[in-house]
Amino acid sequence: MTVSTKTQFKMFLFSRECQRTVLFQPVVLLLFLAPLLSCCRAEDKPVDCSDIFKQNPSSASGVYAIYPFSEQFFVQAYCDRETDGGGWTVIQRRMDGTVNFYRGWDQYVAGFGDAGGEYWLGLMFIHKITAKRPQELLVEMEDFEGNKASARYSSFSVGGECDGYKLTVSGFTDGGAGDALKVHNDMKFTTFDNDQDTWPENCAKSFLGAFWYEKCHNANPNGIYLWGLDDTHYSIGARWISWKGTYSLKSISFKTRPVQ
Ligand SMILES: [Ca+2]
Repeated sequence: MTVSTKTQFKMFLFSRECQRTVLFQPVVLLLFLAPLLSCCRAEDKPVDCSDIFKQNPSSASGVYAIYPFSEQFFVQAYCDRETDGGGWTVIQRRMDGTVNFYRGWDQYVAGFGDAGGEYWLGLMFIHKITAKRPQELLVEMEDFEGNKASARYSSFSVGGECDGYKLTVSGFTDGGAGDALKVHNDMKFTTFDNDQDTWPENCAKSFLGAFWYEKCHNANPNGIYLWGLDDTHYSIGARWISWKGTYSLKSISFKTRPVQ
């Protein structure tokens, strides 16, 4: 999605106060009605990466446009065709520290970064993808010594903006990383400028990330990109504590696909 389209999209649809009035603006109504009026084309647009590979089975892994909302708005996502049969939409990826993940609410809602590298897809898109079809979640990670591990969840969804983009995740299967998301289940999303965690202070501010913090975390994948074991400042790294404790990971990615 281009910057201008994103901005326009945010302006019309996503006031974070979930204002009633925004829904009744004529231009917004037209936006919602457009897919119905144009008739019969919505199915042509891929909602997520699983649709990309369904429509074009010979497609390789890479960056594709997906349309979680409607055929009018797309967002670029990295689509994984290889892992366990493929069809995964990558919703979060750290790999080299080139993108700053310490950002505010609006950017976590709309998404940021480069789908070909490090990026966050955007809560509004993640919500739509998980609302359309039951999803599973795969979290893959690697340390700087080349060791890899994963955690898998058979059920994954993210609520809407009025629900604080609450995480619902269950059905853990261990791929060596342990279940660091357990305490984050049922939590709303918190950024440094929107505290929705259950801690008296703001977890995002204290641990320099943004996540479905409780009070505060067993996973901080959007924390500061460090290079391995660096605990100079307490618990601010990109971590998955049930695998590597205080170690800050070389790479971590969250990917989702419809339950098969
Ligand atoms: Ca708090």
